[in-house]
Amino acid sequence: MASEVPIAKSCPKCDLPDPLKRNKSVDVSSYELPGAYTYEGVPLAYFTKVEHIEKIRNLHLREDDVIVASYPKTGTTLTQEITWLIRNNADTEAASKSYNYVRVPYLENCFPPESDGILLLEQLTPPRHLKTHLPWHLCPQKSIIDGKHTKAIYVMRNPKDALVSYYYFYCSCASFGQFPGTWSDFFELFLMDKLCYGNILDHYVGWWAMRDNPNILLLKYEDILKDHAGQIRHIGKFLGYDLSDDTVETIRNFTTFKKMSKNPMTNYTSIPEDIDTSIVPFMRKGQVGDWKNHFTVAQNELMDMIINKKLAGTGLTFEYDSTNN
Ligand code: PPS
Repeated sequence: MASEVPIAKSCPKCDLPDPLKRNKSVDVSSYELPGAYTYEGVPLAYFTKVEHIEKIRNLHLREDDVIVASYPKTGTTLTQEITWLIRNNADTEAASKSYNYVRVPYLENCFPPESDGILLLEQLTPPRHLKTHLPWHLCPQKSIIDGKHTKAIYVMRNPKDALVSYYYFYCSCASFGQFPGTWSDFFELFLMDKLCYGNILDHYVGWWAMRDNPNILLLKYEDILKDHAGQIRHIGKFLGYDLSDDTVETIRNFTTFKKMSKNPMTNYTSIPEDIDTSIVPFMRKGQVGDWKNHFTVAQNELMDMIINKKLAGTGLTFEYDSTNN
């Protein structure tokens, strides 16, 4: 773990080039996301229009629609790809010809207009999938818990690694203003509850409270990395599929970090105007435990206190270390 205020650097174990040699801080107190506003306590950015959120909340989804939900950087893309393949006969050929964000629209995204999540969803033929980073209270709850039974899969990741991943994404993503600061600046934004989609732990707790609903499956990124095939089977079972060993292996093999990071349909190299992967690759490391290369001792102590406080009494725990990387 870093012992002093860190200058963001790449992991010594990792062979990526050092993407960010930063030692200059930004003024975090006056820093705002482009077009930032707060909706029912949740900080959002310009790419989600206020009127869109109300539309989403009241959206009538189909019985056979599947929502992949998450706080950003917790394993969404991986879960999306696994889910789409399960429900499309493990058709890796089709998945190799279509961008993941076209097959699984980003619901609350409104820009550019042709990438409007609701519009893209309407253009899909069933079985339809959609992705959202919205907290539970802003989601189309009625479609999930009332008569229609749309299924939702919510994936979580240990919050320390998720924040580190989010920092690098903030730096590379134009929609997040290509954040110019250091890791410590970003951590300050977290402490000030200024990150887009709000506090990661509040987000988790909101969805965690729904875990006993039969239409909602909660997953952990670390479990997928530990037992990739087992978690594919687990998702399949939740969606009503009894997957053969061959199908599971096809999906596992297609969704490894190695494969997905090289696949232009999943690695987000296709939209450089929004995600500049030359600053930091979207598929950065795909590991458990990179937080140790970023958090200072003091940041880690503070983070542990926040985690303990926010998760007290919920029964929700995370793995912060892995031997499987
Ligand atoms: S987003 O923008 O919120 O949709 O991002 P999300 O997909 O949730 O998270 C990105 C992080 O997930 C890692 N990732 C993977 N890890 C292991 N295996 C596979 N196949 C995989 N695909 C994506 C990705 O590398 C990001 O994590 P970091 O720690 O930054 O590498």
